[in-house]
Amino acid sequence: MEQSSSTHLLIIPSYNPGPKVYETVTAARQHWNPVWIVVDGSTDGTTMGLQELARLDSGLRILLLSRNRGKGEAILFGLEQAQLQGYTHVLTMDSDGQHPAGAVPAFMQASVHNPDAMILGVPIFDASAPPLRVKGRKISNWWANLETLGEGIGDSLFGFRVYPIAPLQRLMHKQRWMRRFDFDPEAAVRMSWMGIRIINLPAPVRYFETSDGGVSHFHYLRDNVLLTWMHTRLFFGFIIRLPRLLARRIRHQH
Ligand SMILES: Nc1nc2c(ncn2[C@@H]2O[C@H](COP(=O)(O)OP(=O)(O)OP(=O)(O)O)[C@@H](O)[C@H]2O)c(=O)[nH]1
Ligand SMILES: [Mg+2]
Repeated sequence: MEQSSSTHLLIIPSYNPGPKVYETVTAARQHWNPVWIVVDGSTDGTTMGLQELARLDSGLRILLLSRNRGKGEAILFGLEQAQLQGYTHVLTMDSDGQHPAGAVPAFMQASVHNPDAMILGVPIFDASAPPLRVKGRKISNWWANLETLGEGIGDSLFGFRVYPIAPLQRLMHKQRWMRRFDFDPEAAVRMSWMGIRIINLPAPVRYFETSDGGVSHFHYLRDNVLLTWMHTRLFFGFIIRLPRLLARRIRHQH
């Protein structure tokens, strides 16, 4: 049974996800109301299909960006609209069917009970996960934990999360980063710097074969360069904040 909320919204950024997006959205709607899709300049024909779904479903809304702007920017666009309509928290979920729609209510509940915190999904991989991707994220996680002085980011890259909208929007308006695939790790690190508490919750993740509708827009070289540059600037941000982070750590220990 779907659960409804006037404070907690589910946002799905979507860029050329292929037909898998229809299953994803249908599953999301089975568990939550409302669900918004931000279509980020898709050219794969899914825009019309999604609009058709939304026409028959008042719990589903499609926001359209006419050209591709990147995952982070699509989420920011959704956040701005959400805040205008009085929502306080968003759960972000991928459009490609990899994230578990069944876990949405539990993540939302955790956020309702801890509105000051961000709820970070920690992926549980099965045999379908490519070993290179599983190993690769350990590097990003190692950096993220250094940059936050071990504040407890369970996984830096996983996009299945609940954020309080106001601090995330403020953070994104203050700088021009976090607009593409650097969104998820940089949001976790910078929100932690802002003092947003971290709650980690496990969530199963699936990888689909191309023949089964699996689509990825992660380009190994391009996006690893993007993430390396991101951790470089976060590392310098960490050095500058080190005295403050240490003071906070000592305060918490007493
Ligand atoms: N809005 C927007 N979303 C994007 C863009 N690229 C990817 N996405 C979405 O971001 C989510 C994650 O993208 P993926 O390409 O699956 O990246 P990933 O899940 O980190 O990588 P894999 O582990 O290979 O699947 C999906 O919902 C995509 O539709 C983009 O340029 N704009
Ligand atoms: Mg994916």
